[in-house]
Amino acid sequence: MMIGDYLEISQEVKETLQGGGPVVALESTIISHGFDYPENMECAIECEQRIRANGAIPATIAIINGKIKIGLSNPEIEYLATEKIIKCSRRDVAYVLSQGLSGASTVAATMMFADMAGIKVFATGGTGGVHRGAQETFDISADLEELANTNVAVVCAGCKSILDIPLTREYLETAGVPVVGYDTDDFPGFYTRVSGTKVDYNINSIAGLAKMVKAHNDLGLKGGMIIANPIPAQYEVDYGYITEKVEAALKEAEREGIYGKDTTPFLLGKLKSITEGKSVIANKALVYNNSEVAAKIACELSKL
Ligand code: PSU
Ligand code: MN
Repeated sequence: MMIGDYLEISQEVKETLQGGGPVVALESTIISHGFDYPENMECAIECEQRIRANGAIPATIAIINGKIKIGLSNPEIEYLATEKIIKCSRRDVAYVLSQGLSGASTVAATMMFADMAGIKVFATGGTGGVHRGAQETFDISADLEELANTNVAVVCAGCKSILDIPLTREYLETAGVPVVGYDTDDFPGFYTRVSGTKVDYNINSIAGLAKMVKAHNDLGLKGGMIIANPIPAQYEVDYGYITEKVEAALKEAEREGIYGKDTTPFLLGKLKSITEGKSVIANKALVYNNSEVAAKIACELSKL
């Protein structure tokens, strides 16, 4: 079998790609593990709508019954939003596909699949990164290795503040992954616009960002890039407040012995309850904002 035998690209996405039109990839772990039902469904549909409203075609990506699907129908999104689905990063892909199972793709797996389909721009909430205490636990998200190897531009609001942001930045630097701020000097802290850590470059226009993505692609550089887009100011959570809540969630994870792929979903769920849902409101707002910016970049890129 060839790669094409595993891939199923929706008609709309296929035609748009063939015509050189703008397509934005969306991940599905955020649906299965990032939010609860029905918020996960609502968020996935709203991301697609924001992408369309900005002139591009959304391609939500997942493995469904042993096929990599690029561009999902609403019933398929509903299925991911309501059933128990395997969180699928690079190391899970061959297992899930070969056994005819379904998997929700993380940033890493979504980048792999977008690249197979020829999609250059991807919107998400935040990427994985180096976890706090990684010096002991070795917990470093496979998202970072994927960014080092697979050429897709990932529009995100930084990496989640549950991570060690300075160490994540160091890792990205070693991996040769450019981190560009969209109109910001500071690497955003997901729920907050600033994290105290810097981006490599600040580009304040969509046209400028698209030109950088194009240069990266034209050179055939290995690896992707991060376009860091801060949460809109009106949805930002107070830095001191969220820092305190994150620390409480981390303590809880330690107490309960959570590790490995369960860590990120556990922390997001804990944060939801201890912030009385404030983290979820911010999370949705930043994902929508990233979807819009990614769509604009994809449109600009399709004209270059
Ligand atoms: N950001 C969110 N919600 C999420 C994730 C990121 O706002 O659910 C998911 C992404 O799919 C990301 C994954 O790739 O968490 C990282 O998990 P890990 O740290 O286990 O690699
Ligand atoms: Mn991990």
